[in-house]
Amino acid sequence: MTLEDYGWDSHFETEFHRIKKTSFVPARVCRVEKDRYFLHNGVSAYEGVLSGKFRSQTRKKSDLPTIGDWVVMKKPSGSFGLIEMLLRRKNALSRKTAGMVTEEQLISANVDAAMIFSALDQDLSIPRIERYLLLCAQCAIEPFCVFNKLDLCSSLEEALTKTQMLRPDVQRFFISVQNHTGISELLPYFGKGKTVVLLGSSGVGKTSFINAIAPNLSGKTQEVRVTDHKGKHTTTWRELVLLPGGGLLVDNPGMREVQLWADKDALEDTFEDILALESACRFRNCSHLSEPGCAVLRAVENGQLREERLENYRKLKAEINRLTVRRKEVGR
Ligand SMILES: Nc1nc2c(ncn2[C@@H]2O[C@H](COP(=O)(O)OP(=O)(O)OP(=O)(O)O)[C@@H](O)[C@H]2O)c(=O)[nH]1
Ligand SMILES: [Mg+2]
Ligand SMILES: [Zn+2]
Repeated sequence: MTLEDYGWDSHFETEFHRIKKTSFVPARVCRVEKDRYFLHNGVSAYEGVLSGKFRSQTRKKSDLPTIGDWVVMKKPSGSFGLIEMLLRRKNALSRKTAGMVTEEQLISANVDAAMIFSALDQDLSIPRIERYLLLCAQCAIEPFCVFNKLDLCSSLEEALTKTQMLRPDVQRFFISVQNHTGISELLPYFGKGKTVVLLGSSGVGKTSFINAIAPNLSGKTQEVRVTDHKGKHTTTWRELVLLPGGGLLVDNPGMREVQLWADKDALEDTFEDILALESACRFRNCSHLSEPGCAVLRAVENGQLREERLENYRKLKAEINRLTVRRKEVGR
């Protein structure tokens, strides 16, 4: 196994060479437990803590290493390492911390693709998926939508109907982990050194999927699951795992709230169709509520745009506007 198996590439090579210290070695963060970092460099596993200098230079939580980060430590003696710095991230997938605090919460760093999991049961929510799409757009990560539990639909047609509200250009896969259908089509996305993050609510089948594609890991993923009050297993922490066939995967605990940490550009990327319509509205800052000459409302009327999508767009736009104001206030 090599650094490349863990996702090392020319970006990190360049960043590492800038440091010009031969006594330093890089490793990737696979798991974080409070202030303990579990690291791997392709050859050995290490446990690291932050050096005093690193800690004193940290201004905000998002400056701390997270899952998927590459850190640099002094050549460790044994399995313990002192983390001296963080290599500049290629990207970071984040959301806003739950609650009232205006703070970025990192989900994973240095990600190549995100698989947004949903279950094809009555809980399926397209607006929630659109939130995840926005988070992906914010850090320019390619999103895939995976609809699991196809076995709960009477036909593929029913599944397609349930998801037709989703923007047509988003790649979608219909699978059943239980029946092992559709899974092989996802495997090509787990290439050597590529990091894929699994997102989605609790109970949609993310961990079951990992256990299906990498049964040898199941002991490991079981270990991180506990039984919740409903007698179900649920993932309680994030971990980056190396798949036996190559590729890296980050399982996530299901998110109850997907609060946005995004800006106007990510919104415009996610709702390109509405943006294109907007340019034809009579008024420049049309709110698409009741203005005359509104091209967006006209599109809803003639069935070109779904009303639910417009509603969600309005809601997310307002949320981003509020976030932008708050971020200016608190300087983040
Ligand atoms: N019917 C059906 N059930 C499934 C399928 N895939 C997973 N399940 C079940 O759904 C439940 C939740 O699956 P998990 O894999 O734990 O879900 P998760 O997304 O990891 O949930 P969290 O860890 O809480 O975020 C389990 O009881 C699984 O057996 C499927 O394809 N069809
Ligand atoms: Mg899980
Ligand atoms: Zn309008």
